[in-house]
Amino acid sequence: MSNILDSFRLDGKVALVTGATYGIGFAIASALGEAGAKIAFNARHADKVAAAEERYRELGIEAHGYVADVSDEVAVADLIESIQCDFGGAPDILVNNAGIIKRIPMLEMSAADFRQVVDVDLTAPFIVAKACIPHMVERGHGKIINICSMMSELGRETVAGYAAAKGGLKMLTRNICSEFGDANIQCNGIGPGYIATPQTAPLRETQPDGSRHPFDQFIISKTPAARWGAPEDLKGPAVFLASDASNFVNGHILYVDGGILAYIGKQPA
Ligand code: NAP
Ligand code: GCO
Repeated sequence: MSNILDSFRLDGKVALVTGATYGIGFAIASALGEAGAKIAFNARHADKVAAAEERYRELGIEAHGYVADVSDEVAVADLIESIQCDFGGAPDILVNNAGIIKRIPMLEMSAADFRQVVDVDLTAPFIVAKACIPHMVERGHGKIINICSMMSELGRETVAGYAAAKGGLKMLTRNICSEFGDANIQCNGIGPGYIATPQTAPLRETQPDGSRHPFDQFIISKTPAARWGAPEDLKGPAVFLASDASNFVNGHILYVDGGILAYIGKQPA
């Protein structure tokens, strides 16, 4: 008799997690590996890819890293071909995690800066998904998880490009769901709250007087859990959306935010 926990296992599956040399991508790739998947990952810097491979190995996770810029369509085509050669097949699971942010007031942001953020955070997930979907259709199943954001729902000063991209990524998620649901491909999003990674380190820097960064205090007041998230908080949701346990979940953005989106915020003391 099968056990419900078996439906969360990923044995025999190949997972590609983009931008998984550290941060959220590394945590998600580790979780999928712990659930049994073979891990392919990429990033732009060879030294960080090599270092990450060693860290995965130390965790007992079979992971092979590739140097590839997700915004480069030719590099992505080569990446998928390399995965097919190295793993014996294209990814069953794709996590579009790689992303950047530029925090610049809109009137000071160049169109080039705006385009670069949209290129990596929105166009690249389209490129990578487009490279993976034909193989998933042929195989009769596939899982795509797009890493969205609080900024898929909310705006704030200085993140115009990022919010536009992450809002678009929410709708790309729903469109892939719509176009490929009948091919047994489930495409969902994870919307992390504020997570302590290198990307948010500037928002958490201790001030010269030893006080916490004002934004750090702001996020604590806006989060019912009264803490920043850790990359590890995303591991369970990622395994769920990558597994058979979520085969009838499609087009959904799962916010892993400690309750930020539900909460008006704590009254200042
Ligand atoms: P991070 O610490 O900056 O890590 C980003 C990862 O992506 C690194 O591995 C980086 O490696 C890689 N990367 C960046 N640009 C790339 C490109 N063009 N091609 C391939 N790899 C690339 O970011 P994070 O905080 O872990 O965030 C990961 C994802 O979650 C992003 O999509 C981010 O927008 C999203 N997110 C983050 C938070 C948060 O609070 N941290 C919250 C919500 C959503 P290289 O630079 O070496 O390429
Ligand atoms: C910012 C932060 C956020 C987080 C995340 C929140 O400057 O507001 O970087 O954008 O990265 O996307 O969900």
